[in-house]
Amino acid sequence: MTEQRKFRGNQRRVTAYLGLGSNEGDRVGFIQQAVQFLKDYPQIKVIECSSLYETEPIGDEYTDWFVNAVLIIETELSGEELLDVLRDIEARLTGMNRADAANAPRSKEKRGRVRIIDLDILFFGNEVLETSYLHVPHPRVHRRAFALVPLLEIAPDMVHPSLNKTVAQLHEELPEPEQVLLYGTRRPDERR
Ligand code: PH2
Ligand code: MG
Ligand code: MG
Repeated sequence: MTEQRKFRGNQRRVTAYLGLGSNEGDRVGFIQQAVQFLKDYPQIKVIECSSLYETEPIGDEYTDWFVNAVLIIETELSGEELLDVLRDIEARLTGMNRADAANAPRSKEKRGRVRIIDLDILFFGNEVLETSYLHVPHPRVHRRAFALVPLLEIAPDMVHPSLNKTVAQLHEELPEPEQVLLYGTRRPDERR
């Protein structure tokens, strides 16, 4: 889609950073589908994708490893509108893939919570947004290696607007980072 068709040109345009995650079924495929949905979305321009990473689950309710990535986008949407778009893409992708994921072979051991796709706003320009349902920057972004390592790859100098530290500094200061492994040669924006 051309620049003209993405943007009206007279609106404020914000650079936002999105976290993508999946820990169920075809994790890489679900992240790639989400990137394609975002690329196809009229008011969103995907600027850059990090590599894919396989990451140790954080939180007691999760037992299965995630695949995570981070995207840089430009948008004329507000933070609230962007959140609505992400929720909509999550619902569509989850609906499309629920049957496949349910039929996937799984071990007998008790499994924790699974997510087909999770799309989070990590940063929205340098704005600090607090409403009952929107918290930007993401309240845990500075504590999670699964977000900071992909950010380190594509935006090491991005400054966290309320902590006033760069992504590189925040990554350096992580006390006990969970495991984050580069996921081979596959890309979030690879076409199949
Ligand atoms: N997301 C969570 C909870 N825990 N752990 C990893 N490694 N990656 C995630 O994306 C993740 C998580 C809730 O959104
Ligand atoms: Mg989420
Ligand atoms: Mg999340």
